[in-house]
Amino acid sequence: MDKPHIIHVDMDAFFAAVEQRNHPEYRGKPVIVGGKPHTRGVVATASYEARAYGVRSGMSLWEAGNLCPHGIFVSGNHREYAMVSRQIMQILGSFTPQLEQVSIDEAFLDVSGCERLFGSAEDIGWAIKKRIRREVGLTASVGISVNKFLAKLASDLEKPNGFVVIRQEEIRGTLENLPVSRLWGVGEKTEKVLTNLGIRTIGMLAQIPVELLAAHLGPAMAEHLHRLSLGEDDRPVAPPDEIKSMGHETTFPKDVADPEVLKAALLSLCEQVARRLRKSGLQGRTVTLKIRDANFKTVTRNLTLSFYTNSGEIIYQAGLQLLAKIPLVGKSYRLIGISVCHLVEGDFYQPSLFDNGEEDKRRQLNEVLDRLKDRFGEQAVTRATLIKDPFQEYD
Ligand code: TTP
Ligand code: MG
Repeated sequence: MDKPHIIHVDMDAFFAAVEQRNHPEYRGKPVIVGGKPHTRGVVATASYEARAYGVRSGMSLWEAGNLCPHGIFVSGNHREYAMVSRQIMQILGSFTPQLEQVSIDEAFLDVSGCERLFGSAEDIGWAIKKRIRREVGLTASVGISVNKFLAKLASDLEKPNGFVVIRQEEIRGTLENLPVSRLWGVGEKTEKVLTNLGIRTIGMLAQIPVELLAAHLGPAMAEHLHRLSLGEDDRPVAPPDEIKSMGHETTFPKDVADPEVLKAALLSLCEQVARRLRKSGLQGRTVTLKIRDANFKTVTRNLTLSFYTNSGEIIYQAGLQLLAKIPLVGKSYRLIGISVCHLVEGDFYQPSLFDNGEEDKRRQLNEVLDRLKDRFGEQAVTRATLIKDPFQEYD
């Protein structure tokens, strides 16, 4: 069973808390950062004392002035907030390099492998809170669980100054009665679609067949929500240099059992990735295939080439090798994706690959194809293998 190893840290009422730290006379009072009341503009954030009056981020200063006329309204000092943010991120980075900052006041840490140095994820979570309190003079909320979605949810459950761990066996119970709006990616529009279907809680959502959701939200969103409703999320904590990857994936409208269809979809994705690499002046070495079967089991396989490439053909050949390791017979798949990482800038010549002039021809062909697509759009030219549209038979 998966042990909680992902930590999400989110500062409480960040800008307002910095103001209260710097101005002791503001402490315990409603502080609203954004500007003077009853002026144009919006509230950046409000102290928890101001939230008691209903003041919220994004609300107009006009409305905030009405709700909380005795509040302390300040315009804020972004350079100061950025400095404090750097100080906090430095503390987090001292526990692990597996640190991904996601906004000015929040970050994920993957602490698997840190046990011998710092103890369990829970020990580390407490240590983080203590150090931020002592060294920065602010409170943070900490959430700990088995993946990013659950860790972020956890950090929000008992704000401010929260500390929540969601263990594997607690996932269902925790999600069951929460509103669907708690799910990452559910905005007002999606929430409305779900409400219209009578789905209000995450527990209810988890009971709905994904095909039914797909009919209303499209296959990719349906799948995303279905997985989240079960507490599943396979996004890795990605420090900045590992974020550098380029990929595409597709969710089929119906599960696909035919390997030829999978291969055709793969080729199309590889061509798209390669074209984006060329457009950005990048080449990559590591190719990752991701495939998800009808039971939502996701497998990723990767392969590192001995050279950098931006060729759809080569990425596709690598993708096929990876696909060959997956048992395709008698199974059906709902999603396939390909990505390339270990990216570098530049367009190196790859003479070692083809020494019979093929590489020159290939390069010229790619240049012509890119020019045509730039002028006439993505659909203008297609390789013969792609003409059999992998999605056609599902229309
Ligand atoms: P949040 O973490 O969303 O909010 P918060 O830290 O103020 O409060 P809490 O986490 O306890 O709920 O955002 C962090 C900072 O980003 C926030 O202090 C101010 C800024 N911000 C804006 O400027 N505009 C916004 O709409 C939001 C949501 C945040
Ligand atoms: Mg915050």
